[in-house]
This record gives sequence, C-alpha cells and structure tokens, in this order.
Amino acid sequence: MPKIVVLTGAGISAESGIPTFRGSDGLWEGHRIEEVATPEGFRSNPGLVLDFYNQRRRKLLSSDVQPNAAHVAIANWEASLPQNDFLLITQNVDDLHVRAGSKNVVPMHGELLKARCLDTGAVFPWCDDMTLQTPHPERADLLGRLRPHIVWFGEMPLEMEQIEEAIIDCDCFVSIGTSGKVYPAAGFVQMTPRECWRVEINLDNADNSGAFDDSFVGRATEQVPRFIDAWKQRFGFDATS
Ligand code: BJW
Repeated sequence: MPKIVVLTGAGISAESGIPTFRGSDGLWEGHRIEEVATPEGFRSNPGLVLDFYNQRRRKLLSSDVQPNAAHVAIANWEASLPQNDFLLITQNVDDLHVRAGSKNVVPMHGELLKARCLDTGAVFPWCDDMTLQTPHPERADLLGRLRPHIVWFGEMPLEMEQIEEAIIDCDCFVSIGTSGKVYPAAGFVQMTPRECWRVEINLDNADNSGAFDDSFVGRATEQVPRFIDAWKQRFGFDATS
C-alpha cells in the first residue's frame, strides 16, 4: 500500500470561514506579522497578542466554523487505509481536521485550543480567553504565565523528526491550500523521494509550484475529492478489496 503524506495550510480552512494569512494588504486581520506572530512581538506587547489569539479562539469555537468537505474527504480517505500508511501534517492551528475525524495528524505550528506555560513548557487544553492575569491550571505561583501553544516565526516547528521520517519515505505527497512561503513546510516537497507523486491543490500557483508533478487548481472542497479519486485510479485502490 502506498505511503501518503498530506500537508495542509490555511486554504483548506478558508471555506470553513477562517481567513487565510496572506491577504493582499499583507496584514493578518489588521496586524503586522511581527506584532502578533513572533516571540519579540509577544514580549513587547503581550496583552495585544493574547487578545489577537482570544479573538481567533472565540471564532474557532463559534458554531459558524465547521469542518468542510475537504477536511471530511481527507478523514474518510485515511479511514480507508492501513493505519501506518498515512500522515497528515497541518500548518493550521485550528482543530478542523480532528473534528472531521482525521486520526494521524501532526499540527506542526501548534494548536489554538492549547496553552503553554512560559516557565515549565507544560501544555494544557484551553478554550477560554487568556489574559496577563490568567491563573496557571496547576501552579498558583505562576500567575499570568501562559501563552498560546502556537509556533511563531523564529521558533522550531513541532514534531520535525516524525515529519521528516514520513516525507523521505512517501509514495505520494499532496500539499493543499498553502502559499509555499513559510519554511520549513515550503521545503517539504523537495525532501520527497524521486519516484514520489507530488501533487499541489490550490486556488492559484504557490511559490513552490514548480516542485510538484501535478496541480489540481480550484477550491479545496471540490479539488480534494477529485484528487482522491485520481489517486485511487493511479494506485488501483479499491476500498472493498
Ligand atoms: C485555497 C483556498 C481554497 C485560499 N482552496 N486553496 C528566509 C528564507 C527561508 C526561511 C526563513 C527566512 N527568514 C526566516 C525564515 C524562517 C521562517 C520563514 O519561513 N519565514 C518566511 C516568511 C520567509 N520560518 C520560521 O521561522 C519557522 N521556524 C523555523 O524555520 O525554525 C527553524 C528551523 C530550522 C531547521 C528546521 C526546521 C526549522 C516557524 C514558522 C512559524 C509559522 N507560524 C505561522 C503563524 C502561526 C500563528 C498564527 O496562526 O497566528 O503559521 S505563520 C502563518 O503562515 C501560519 C501558517 O501556518 C503559515 C503558512 O501559511 P499558509 O497556510 O501557507 O497560508 P497563506 O495564507 O500564506 O496561503 C493560503 C493559500 O491557500 C494560498 O496559496 C491560497 O491561494 C490558498 N487558498 N483559499 C484551496 N478555498
């Protein structure tokens, strides 16, 4: 059975109502990247950064945001395959893949619904707003010492060893809804074996499009199911066999 690695970015959640990062104005919901997505930005204005993530967390938890047909198609695809043959790497900090039923998911840029202690590094599930006065779940002496469990620029993405092991050994690498501007994720396609089938799914060309063998151009909700059908044909896969 072929080994599959799927990489997703903000474009897969766009049709669930979560805005992508790189709009034409270069701002993320009105903020410069350095303000809200770097350790330096957090140190210089922690209240603003916590509030930025509070707003995104509230939106993610609202009933308006639900997994879409692309998230569901990927989860169903995984469920039809042997357990160890599929890895989903997501750059997204939302939990929509898990809500759709995906199991083997690595959220390499962290998770919006988790908090991390600045002092101990411990990570906790987190659905509430976070402030400069938020009590630590376990340590009364550590008041206001939590940050969102998010990988900011200049920080090391999570689970890189597991990710690299899967990529260098995969038969199919599919990159969905990512601009190919942020490393190391943008360089994963270059690490795939020579005989691997490299596929890009995007509304538009990404910065690293030249490294892919095939492109499915259009909205993820339409193109992901179309691509999975193509994969089944290519590898002679029959769910009943
Ligand atoms: C659709 C669609 C639809 C829309 N259907 N498609 C110079 C050169 C190279 C690297 C560097 C450099 N200077 C600094 C670096 C490193 C830096 C980096 O890459 N910077 C670049 C900006 C140049 N990277 C880092 O610092 C990373 N850490 C690191 O490198 O550590 C060292 C290391 C060394 C060795 C090995 C490994 C590591 C950390 C990066 C952290 C990124 N964090 C963020 C923010 C999280 C906080 C938050 O969520 O608020 O993660 S940045 C932001 O970008 C977020 C995303 O996960 C990430 C990627 O964005 P994505 O998903 O591609 O979104 P968009 O908006 O850019 O694109 C959406 C795409 O979807 C578009 O293409 C649309 O067309 C498409 N689309 N609707 C299909 N319906």
